[in-house]
Amino acid sequence: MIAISLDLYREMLRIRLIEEAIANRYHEQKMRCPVHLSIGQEAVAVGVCKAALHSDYLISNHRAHAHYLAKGGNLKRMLAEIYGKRTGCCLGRGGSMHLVDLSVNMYGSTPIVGGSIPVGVGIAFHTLLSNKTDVTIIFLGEGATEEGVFAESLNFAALKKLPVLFVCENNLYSVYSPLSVRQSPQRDRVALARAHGILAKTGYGNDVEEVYTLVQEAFTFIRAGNGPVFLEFDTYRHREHCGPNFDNTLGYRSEEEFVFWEKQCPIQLQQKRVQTDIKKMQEDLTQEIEEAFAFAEMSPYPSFNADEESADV
Ligand SMILES: Cc1ncc(C[n+]2csc(CCOP(=O)(O)OP(=O)(O)O)c2C)c(N)n1
Ligand SMILES: [Mg+2]
Repeated sequence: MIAISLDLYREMLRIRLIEEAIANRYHEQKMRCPVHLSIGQEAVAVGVCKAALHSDYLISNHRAHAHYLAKGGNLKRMLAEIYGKRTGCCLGRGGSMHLVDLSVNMYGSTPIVGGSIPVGVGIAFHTLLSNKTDVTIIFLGEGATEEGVFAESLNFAALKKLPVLFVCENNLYSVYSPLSVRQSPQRDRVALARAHGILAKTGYGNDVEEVYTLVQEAFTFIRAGNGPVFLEFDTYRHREHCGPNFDNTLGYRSEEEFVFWEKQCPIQLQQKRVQTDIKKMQEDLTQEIEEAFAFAEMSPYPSFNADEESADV
């Protein structure tokens, strides 16, 4: 684990610095799409994607930046997409919530809550029919488990023993609604998955090494042809649901709760395990990020003729 510990730390720090830079510049109004930041939740994205292979498929949701970056997505193309530029991974026509990049097998993110779950199951069905062992990773929030399509997807994936890893990021909230006003306290999502015959476990989503280990075990199980796995990770978003600000003064969540989770910061937790020159690492990352923002800002906007552009970029 020691060799990977530093990689896991660096990737989480990188994603944190990128999203903080997005938050800091958002008021400039050059990024004209909503942004859902994963600040606080980096360990899930990084632990999962670092345990995955390049050939594994990824399906995400509205909170997609960390998933895309951890899977090896291109920072310049992501920022250009958020800036609506033609050098973006979707030619500037998708924005933050529609990141697609087939070069890293990121098959898409969509903001319709739960909508991307059956898309991922469909990809896994294709994989099975093609006799391949690639796993499709489907990231979903705990709110998405309230959509009917979640149950249908579990059923079909279990029935066909599809190579799917469901990763549920339980950050306690769907926008401003806590779990307590949305789901019965007896509604155990892991038990729901198990009731479909799916191997299901929970883990602490702010411990990147715990996530990584659980996901490695899940991949071994899935690649052996045993069917899907469902993992639920407890975590917490630090910023508002959508946008760059903090919102702990709004009243839908308490300051005590926020402070509790802030102290459980996944990056600080991992920092205690790695011996490294953090200052130098931060400087290098900051330089990479500055260059990527400059690239995004200097890139041209899309033209009206989409055919020209796909040939061009
Ligand atoms: C079908 C549908 N219903 C409602 C919304 C509005 N909406 C956007 S994000 C979101 C919260 C989803 O919560 P969760 O799945 O837990 O993800 P989180 O935002 O916490 O990461 C909601 C309700 C939507 N986009 N799609
Ligand atoms: Mg949530």
